[in-house]
Amino acid sequence: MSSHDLMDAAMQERLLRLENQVRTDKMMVAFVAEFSRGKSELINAIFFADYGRRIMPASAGRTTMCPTELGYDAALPPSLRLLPIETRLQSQGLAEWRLKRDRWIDIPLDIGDAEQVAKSIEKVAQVRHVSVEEARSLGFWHDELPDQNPVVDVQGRVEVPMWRHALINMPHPLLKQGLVILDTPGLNAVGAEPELTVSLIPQAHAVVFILGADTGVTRSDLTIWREHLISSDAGNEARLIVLNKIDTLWDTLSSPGQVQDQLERQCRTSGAMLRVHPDQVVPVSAQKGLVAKITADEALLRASGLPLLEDVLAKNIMGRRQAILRAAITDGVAALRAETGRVINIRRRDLDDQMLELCSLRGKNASVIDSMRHRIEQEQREFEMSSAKIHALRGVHLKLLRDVFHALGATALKVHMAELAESSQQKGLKLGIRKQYAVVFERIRTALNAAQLSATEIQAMLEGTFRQLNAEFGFSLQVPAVPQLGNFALDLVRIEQSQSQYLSVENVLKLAQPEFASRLTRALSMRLRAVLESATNDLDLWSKSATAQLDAQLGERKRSFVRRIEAVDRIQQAAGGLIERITEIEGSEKALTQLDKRLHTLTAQLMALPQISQTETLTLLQGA
Ligand SMILES: Nc1nc2c(ncn2[C@@H]2O[C@H](COP(=O)(O)OP(=O)(O)O)[C@@H](O)[C@H]2O)c(=O)[nH]1
Ligand SMILES: [Mg+2]
Repeated sequence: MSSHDLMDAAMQERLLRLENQVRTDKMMVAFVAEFSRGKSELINAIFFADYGRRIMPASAGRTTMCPTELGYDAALPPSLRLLPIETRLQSQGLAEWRLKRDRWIDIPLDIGDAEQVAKSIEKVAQVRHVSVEEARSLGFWHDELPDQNPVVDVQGRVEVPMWRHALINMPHPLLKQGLVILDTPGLNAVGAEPELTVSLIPQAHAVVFILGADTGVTRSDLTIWREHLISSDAGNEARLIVLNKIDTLWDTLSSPGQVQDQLERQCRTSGAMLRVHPDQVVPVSAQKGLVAKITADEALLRASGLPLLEDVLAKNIMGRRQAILRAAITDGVAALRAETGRVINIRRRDLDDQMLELCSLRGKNASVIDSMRHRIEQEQREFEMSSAKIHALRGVHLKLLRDVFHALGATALKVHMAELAESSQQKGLKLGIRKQYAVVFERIRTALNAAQLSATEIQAMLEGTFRQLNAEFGFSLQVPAVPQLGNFALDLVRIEQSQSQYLSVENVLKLAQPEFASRLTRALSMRLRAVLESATNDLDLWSKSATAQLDAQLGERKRSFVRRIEAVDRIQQAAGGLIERITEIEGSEKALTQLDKRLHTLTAQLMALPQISQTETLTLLQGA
């Protein structure tokens, strides 16, 4: 497209975004549960059985002390990166720390060496012993919630995690495809990172919630589910309940039929308690699954239920994500084809006009040709004058748009959140804080609505201008459809929902501590910022593609004047010039038809990208 002068700035940006989306789009699956339900063991069984041993530390007691993300970024060597817990004393949220690579401890992983990998990853379980005072400022001690606080030892110290967050970069085939796994410590731990609740888990594309078959649905499982995972919309589809440790029911005194009955009953009651469809409850034994894979014991593997779980993960979760990406590509490429097709048509019409013009000169004398030249020059001057007017109009439209961007920008958000931020920093109970949150959401909703209205007005204005230009110059300008900001409003609803679910009575008590309240507010602000930024990006791209069209057609027209004058010049200078020029135009018409065909072939290829089949995803999952 570039070599045929068909690539404008907006198109280029759209393609870059699409490419970026395909390359970097991540699909996050969060493993959430009370501690010791077997999250880490399940990750071992699904992803790391090839190593022939446990890679994520999984044992009785609290092992995973910090949220751990497993993913792959080809730009970085395999490594474990750890963010020290002391960063909690500063106000930046996790998202900001991610950008500061030098603040993380970097441990290289030798992926060929299972021993080294497992030893390194054990660090996610490291702890420190600190004074109650220090634990309080790190967010692990809340005077208002005495029964949740950690145990104080004889020296008056308490145990806290050494790390705030861990990032594991490993070239596993599924991670290479963009899957990111989030392993979490028990969420109800007093010290749970607000960011986890406000940002990471609600943004996960799927959540695997794990129960123990030995315990059933306990009170604390229910609390976690209610505070973090219930979603009123269709999102519940992306929740998978795993009933783990089914091997604890394999009891030599019961017959296989009895065990099976008991299992089915447990799946049904768990599903009913959490209000999910029984199909979404999958019974497994992570531990036996891991052992079976390592020892290549087919019968045990089948009994562990692991293959079934992997099947559900591949089909429901990875499959859906793929469908979304595919749709994005099809839409983007279809838009590209339509817009480029429009430019090709303009060129074709322009060639037709020139052809008519030249044919009318056949056998005419010099003075007719001369007056044609004058006419073209006159047209050209008029056109130049109008294009100055067009630039002025564009100035108005850009100014309106800048106002919209400002209303959705960082400064405006800060203003919306000012009172909330201020009261977060105060000491003491904040029972009125829910109202303040509600106010913030209401203001942002209003801002988004106003942005939508302004965009619609700008569109109406552009349509008027384009209509006029189309009539005056025979352009074929068409204002692209105004972006619908409704999806962002939906995101807002989701964020508000997860926020208010989280602010159950106990968590509201934690807000008494200014550090905790500030961290929560800051995490919220980062998320809102991201939503508003995406809305701004969409509006920006929309406006760019409208102005790029205008630029393209103005440019084509300018070039066409030059070509027409050149042609007349040549005809005036040489007798054979006319025929030569007509032949040239015929050649250009053919080339244009070729170009159009090629555009169709290439875009068709992009739109019909081969599906990665579910069996293939499954093979990747099973590490074959
Ligand atoms: N019997 C049995 N024990 C399991 C199973 N999965 C995990 N465990 C054990 O449960 C304990 C906690 O597992 P872990 O993965 O660390 O739990 P997490 O805190 O949820 O990550 C460990 O001792 C595991 O070996 C299972 O399927 N069956
Ligand atoms: Mg764990």
